Amino acid sequence: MNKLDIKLYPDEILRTRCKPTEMSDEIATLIDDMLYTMYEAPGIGLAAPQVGRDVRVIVADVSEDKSQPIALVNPEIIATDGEIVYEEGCLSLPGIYAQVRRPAKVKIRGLNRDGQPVELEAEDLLAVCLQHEIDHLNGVLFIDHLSTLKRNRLLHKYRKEQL
Ligand code: GNR
Ligand code: NI
Repeated sequence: MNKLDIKLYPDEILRTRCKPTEMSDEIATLIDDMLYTMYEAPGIGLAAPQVGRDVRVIVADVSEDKSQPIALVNPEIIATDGEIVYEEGCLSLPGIYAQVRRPAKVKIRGLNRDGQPVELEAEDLLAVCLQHEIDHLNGVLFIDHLSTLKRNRLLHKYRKEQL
């Protein structure tokens, strides 16, 4: 297992639209390294662009005891329902947090680590986390869901703290 470096905002890879990928040994290794990196961070999710790779790969584990790793390749949200407001943070924007409103339930289709097609229904924290990770694959950060005023306030605080 390799611990990968996490890219920080404003690294341009965080604004890149990532490419669909086929499953391969290389992608399986990337998944393993991303899970290890996520647990070490620690975080509840991680997307490939956060470790410098522009491919559509995400991992997550929202369980208490870190026993339920999820990995998805080319994930797509195929249905949503409800609404939830949750305080989000991001390993690529350390130190800033904000309330974000999103659908509370999502149905997601993708490939698992074995390259098999899977469908997954998620709600609450897992739904929030998977949407946050899929946003990363499209170059979208949680601050993009805020008003311009709130986003600018947070970015000002972030720039001050990063120096
Ligand atoms: O570790 C993380 N915690 C978190 C909390 C609320 C909503 C989303 C997240 S994901 C984040 C890790 C991360 O930056 N993933 O991209
Ligand atoms: Ni993030």
